[in-house]
Amino acid sequence: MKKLLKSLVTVGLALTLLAACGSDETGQSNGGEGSGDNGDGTKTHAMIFKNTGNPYGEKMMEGFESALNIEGHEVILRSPDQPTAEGQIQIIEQLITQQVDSITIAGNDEDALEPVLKKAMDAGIKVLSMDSAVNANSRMVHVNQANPESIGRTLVDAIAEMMDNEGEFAILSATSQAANQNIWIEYMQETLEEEQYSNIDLVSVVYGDDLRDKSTSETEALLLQFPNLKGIVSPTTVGIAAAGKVLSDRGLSGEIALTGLGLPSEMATYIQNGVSPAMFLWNPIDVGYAAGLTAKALVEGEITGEVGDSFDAGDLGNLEIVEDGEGTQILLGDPYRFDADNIDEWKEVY
Ligand code: RAM
Repeated sequence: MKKLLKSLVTVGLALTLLAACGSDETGQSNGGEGSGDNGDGTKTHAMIFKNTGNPYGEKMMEGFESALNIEGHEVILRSPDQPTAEGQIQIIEQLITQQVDSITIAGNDEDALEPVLKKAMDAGIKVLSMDSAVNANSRMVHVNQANPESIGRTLVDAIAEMMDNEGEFAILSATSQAANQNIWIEYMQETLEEEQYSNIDLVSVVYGDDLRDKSTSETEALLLQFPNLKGIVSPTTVGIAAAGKVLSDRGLSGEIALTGLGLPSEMATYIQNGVSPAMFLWNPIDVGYAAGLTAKALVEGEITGEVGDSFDAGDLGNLEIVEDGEGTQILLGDPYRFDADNIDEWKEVY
């Protein structure tokens, strides 16, 4: 009996350790045990990004951590190796077992996470999405980096100008299930319907899955398939950097224009060499920071996620919850433009 008990305890310990360590993206988990309230009232906030190895995700984690770097709060940072719903579901199951107080997620699928996120909410965990929304049933609020319609329009306006308003262009996206890229692409397509863009042809939408190698091979395939291509729009930081490298390596600056959403630190070279005359983004550190404070406000009962709720977000001002289709959201600023005039100053920041 004693022997059996001993091995059960050992297995239990091993499982706890496994759940606590997991595949932490950055090794920055400072909330290892992750019990809801470690007996001393400490609150544990988990953030899950789409996948490991994406510097944009790491910037958001940086902001999330700094928002919660206060007494009585701990942070767990997790990401699956691949940008799939399955990988995120496994992590969420572990976090439910760990009884964390909040889960903030950049969803890999709008609907597929609903059962597990509902299970988390039923267990009393506050759930919010950021960056890439999960559906309204799966969250209490979404922290949205910028107005999706304005992102779609901005990208179409930019590529149209770069292509002198005529010719073929393609979109290099992240995964085909990514809610954020999909809604931006929808708004791009809607904008392209306008008369002024009738000479611009969107010939293909391809998916690099936010993986560097796949984004590179998808770019190369586009060049082969569309010899008259004049532009590429990549609404993902991983995609645009991969496309920037392909176009630079092939000396295509001035022939095929590249724009989209990129990190200044990764895109400075391709802006300076003319491959990408301009691109856009918001501050991912601020998005993570806003999400961290939202998680805290939900856990402390300061907000419930209803329209009209608001709270003080320090340097980001007062954040207010507004409508978003069937759900609610916090809407941060508009995308910011980076070009040869300002890239030097921003490439050090994010
Ligand atoms: C990638 C990710 C992220 C997106 C940015 C613009 O890093 O897909 O979700 O917001 O690009």
